[in-house]
Amino acid sequence: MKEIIKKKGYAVGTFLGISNVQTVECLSYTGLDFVIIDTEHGPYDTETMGDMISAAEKGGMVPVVRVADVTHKEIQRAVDNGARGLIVPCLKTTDEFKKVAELAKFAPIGNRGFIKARGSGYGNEPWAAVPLKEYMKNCNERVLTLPQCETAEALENIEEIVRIEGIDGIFIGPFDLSIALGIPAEFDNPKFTEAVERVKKACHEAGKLCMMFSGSAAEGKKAAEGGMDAVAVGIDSIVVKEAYSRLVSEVRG
Ligand code: 3PY
Ligand code: MG
Repeated sequence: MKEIIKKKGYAVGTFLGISNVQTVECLSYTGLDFVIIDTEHGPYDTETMGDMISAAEKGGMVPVVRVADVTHKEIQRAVDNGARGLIVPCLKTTDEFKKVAELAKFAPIGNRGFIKARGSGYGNEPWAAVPLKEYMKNCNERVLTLPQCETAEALENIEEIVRIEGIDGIFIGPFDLSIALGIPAEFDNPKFTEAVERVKKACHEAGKLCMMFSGSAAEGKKAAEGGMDAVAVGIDSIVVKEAYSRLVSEVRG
C-alpha cells in the first residue's frame, strides 16, 4: 500500500460486502489498488476471507480486511489469512486503539500470536523463510493497522491515538463519524469537514497514513486531491445495483 501511495500519490480501493472470489478476480482488471473485505457487515467467514485475499493478491490488489471488532479471534484470523491491512470499526478509547497494535503486531510492539499460517505460505514465502526475529519484523511491516476514526471519543483523542506505536494509519468512516457528531451524512457541514481535516493533520504530523471512504467518484477525487493517502470509493452492492439500473433503463429507453 505504501509503495502504491508513493508511486501514484494516492491509492484507490473499494468495499466488498457481497462479492465472491470470482468478482474479486474480475475487479483486479479495473485498476483498483486495494479491496476491503468487509467482515463487519458482509457475509464472509474465515475460509471465504482467505480465498478472497488470495484472489486479490493474484490480481495485484492489496487485500485489506475490515474485522468486526478488536478481539484476538477477529484480528488473528485476518492476519493469519494474509490480510495486508486491518480496518477496525467503532473504536472509542485510546486503550482500544492500543489493543489493535497489541493484537496485530509481534514483539517488541505487541504480542500477536505466532504460527506460520496461510498468509506466509506456511512459512515458505521468501520473506517468511527467515529466522524468527526477522520473520516477526517482516510481519509487522507487512500488516498495516488502520483503525477507524468514527466516534466522537476517537476524534477527541485523535492526536494521542495516531502516536501509538504500531498504529500505521487511520481510516475515517464518514457515515458513522457524521452520525456521532449529530449531523448524519451532512458531509459539507463545517463540523464534519473540520473533523476530517483534524484527523488528516494529526495523521500526517505523526507520519501516519490517512484514508477515507467516499460514496462517489467525485467525493473520492476531492478527498484524494485534498491529501488523503487512500480512498475507498463505493461498495460493490451499490455499484452493481446502479450499473444494472442504468443498463436496464438504457435498454428500456
Ligand atoms: C462509515 O462511513 O461509517 C464507514 O465505516 C465506512 O464506510
Ligand atoms: Mg462505519
